[in-house]
Amino acid sequence: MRKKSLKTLVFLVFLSLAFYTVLFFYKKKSTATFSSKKSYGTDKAFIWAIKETVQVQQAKKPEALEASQEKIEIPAPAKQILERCPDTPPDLVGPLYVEFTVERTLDEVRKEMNFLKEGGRYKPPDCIAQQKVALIIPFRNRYDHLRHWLYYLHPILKRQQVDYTVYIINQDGEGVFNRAKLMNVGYAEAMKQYDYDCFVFSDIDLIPLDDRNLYRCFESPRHLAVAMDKFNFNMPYDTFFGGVSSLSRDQYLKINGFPNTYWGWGGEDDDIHERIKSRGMTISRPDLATGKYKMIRHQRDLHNEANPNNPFKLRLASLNMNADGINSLRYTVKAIVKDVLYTFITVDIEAPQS
Ligand code: UDH
Ligand code: MN
Repeated sequence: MRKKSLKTLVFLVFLSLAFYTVLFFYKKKSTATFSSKKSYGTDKAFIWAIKETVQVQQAKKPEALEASQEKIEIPAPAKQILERCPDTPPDLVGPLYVEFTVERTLDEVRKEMNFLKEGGRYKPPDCIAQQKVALIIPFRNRYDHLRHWLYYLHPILKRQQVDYTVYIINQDGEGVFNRAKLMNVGYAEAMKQYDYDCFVFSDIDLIPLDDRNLYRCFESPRHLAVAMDKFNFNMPYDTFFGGVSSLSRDQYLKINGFPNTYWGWGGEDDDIHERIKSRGMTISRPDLATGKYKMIRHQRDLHNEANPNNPFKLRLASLNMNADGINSLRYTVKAIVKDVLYTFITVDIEAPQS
């Protein structure tokens, strides 16, 4: 009898030892899943701890799933990486119909140009424009022409996929007009605003008759207005560089910009041509069919008489180039107004009174 009860006792001790051994290892494995060290005094607490572990793991599951879905979605934004715009813009239409008999208010023009950003800015949404272009317009008191120019040019520049801004450089006061100095001011002010690599200088009264005449820069300085209606759609003389031209920043700096000293009408465009020639550059041009322009007819403006001294200055063009240009430019900005159609900069250029 004693022997039997001893056997039972040994068996019970063995059983409880086995139970606690199993319990000990089970507990160790479960708590190891927690990174923070927690101690559980009772078995009840231990069971809660296991439940908590399972819940935390379950709660983590959707997170892990989300993370893996995010990884799959990564190529989606990569698809939106824009490519460089093509050499030939795809939406060009060629010859254009242009007339100046319709009266247009600035508000009507604004409503049509709903693709512009403040300052007269645009850049193509689907591709990276080949060049960043500042359009520089020398200006005073030509508001009729301004409306026509904006109405026609903005849609053309959009089709040409240019990243551009229109700068109207308005000469303040009644002094003698100076087209080339205003263009220098346009260059200097534009460069303060954006990293332009090309500058198109245009009269306010010239509208291209073909949108394949690209408003951008080329290997050499470019003359765009090669076939104006007022010259029977021809060049008035071989070295003509007036009306509309484009120079890259490098080309412009190579000639120290434009002369500041041509007051009144005439000669400054020929001076620029001389500068380009004397720096060993050639002139690039579109053909006569693509380079057609219509000029809004006008009389010569007040305070912009033909200056009889200008032809003499022209002989000294290459000599004066290093001292008269962007490096000697002096002016005072009076106001900068950013309209949706243009950036309008009024400037005092220290003009002599006529
Ligand atoms: N400009 C102004 N305001 C002025 C003078 C000139 O905005 O008071 C600007 C404007 O951008 C203009 C450019 O400077 O387009 C060149 O001036 P212009 O248009 O007077 O030059 P263009 O060679 O005129 O076209 C020559 C005089 C035409 C007289 C014809 C008489 N039948
Ligand atoms: Mn004109």
